[in-house]
Amino acid sequence: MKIDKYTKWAGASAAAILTAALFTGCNGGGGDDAAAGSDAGAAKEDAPAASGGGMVLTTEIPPQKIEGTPKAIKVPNLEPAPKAAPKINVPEGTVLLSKGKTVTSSDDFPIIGELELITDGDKDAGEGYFVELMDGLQWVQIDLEASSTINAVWIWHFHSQARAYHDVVVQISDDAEFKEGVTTLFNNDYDESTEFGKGKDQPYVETRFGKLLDAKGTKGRYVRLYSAGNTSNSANHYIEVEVFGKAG
Ligand SMILES: [Ca+2]
Repeated sequence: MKIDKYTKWAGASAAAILTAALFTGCNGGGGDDAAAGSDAGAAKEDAPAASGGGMVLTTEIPPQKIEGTPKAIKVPNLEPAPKAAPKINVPEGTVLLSKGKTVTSSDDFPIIGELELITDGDKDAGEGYFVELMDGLQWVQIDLEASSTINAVWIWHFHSQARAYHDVVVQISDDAEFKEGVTTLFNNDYDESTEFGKGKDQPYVETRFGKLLDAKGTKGRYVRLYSAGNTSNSANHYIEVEVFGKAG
C-alpha cells in the first residue's frame, strides 16, 4: 500500500509540472485559444503578480460537522483534501461583494432550502443551511449589481460528508445570459460531459475549508457556478458562495 500511495503522489507532482509547462507554453505561443477560456485568461496576466497583493484573503471557516456513513469518492485525479484553510494574496481594498446579493438558478424551485442561503453568510453543515437543486447539470448565479473587479471566489457546496461534485465550472461575465464576454475561472469536467469542453482543473473533496479560486481581477457583474451531481448522489448543493473584489 505504501508504494501505491507514493505512486499517487508522484503522479500528482508530474501533473503539476505538466500544468506549469502548459501555462508557459500558452504565454509564449498563444496558440491554444480554442482549448479553454480559463487558459487564455491566465496567460493574459502574469499569474503571481495578478493574484498577488498586500493582503492575505481570510474568511470565516465553519466548524467541522461530519454526519452519516462515508462514501467512496470515485473520480480520477482527485485533489487531496486540504488540512487548513487555503490562502491567496489579493490587492488591498478587496472586500466581500456577494453578501446578501440576489441568486438565481437553472432550478427556480429548489428541492430543499432557498437560493438566498447561498449568500446569507452562514456556512454551517447540516440541515437548514444548504440548498439542494435537482439532478443533472444545474447552475446558480450571483448578481453583484455592478460590473466589479473580482479577485476571488470561495465556494462551499456541502461539507457534512466528504464528496466531490462533478463538472464544477465557474464563470464570470457582464452578460446575465452568459453568452458574451465569459471568463472561465475553473472547469473540472474531465470527461467532457458539459458544453464547456474538457476542463484542466482537478476534482476536489468538499471540506469546511471550502474551495478558493483566484479570480485574478476578472471584470464582471455576474458569477455563475455549474455542477452536475456529486460522488454520493445525483443532486446539486450549495451552502455558501463568497465573491471578493472591488465594486466598479
Ligand atoms: Ca449560506
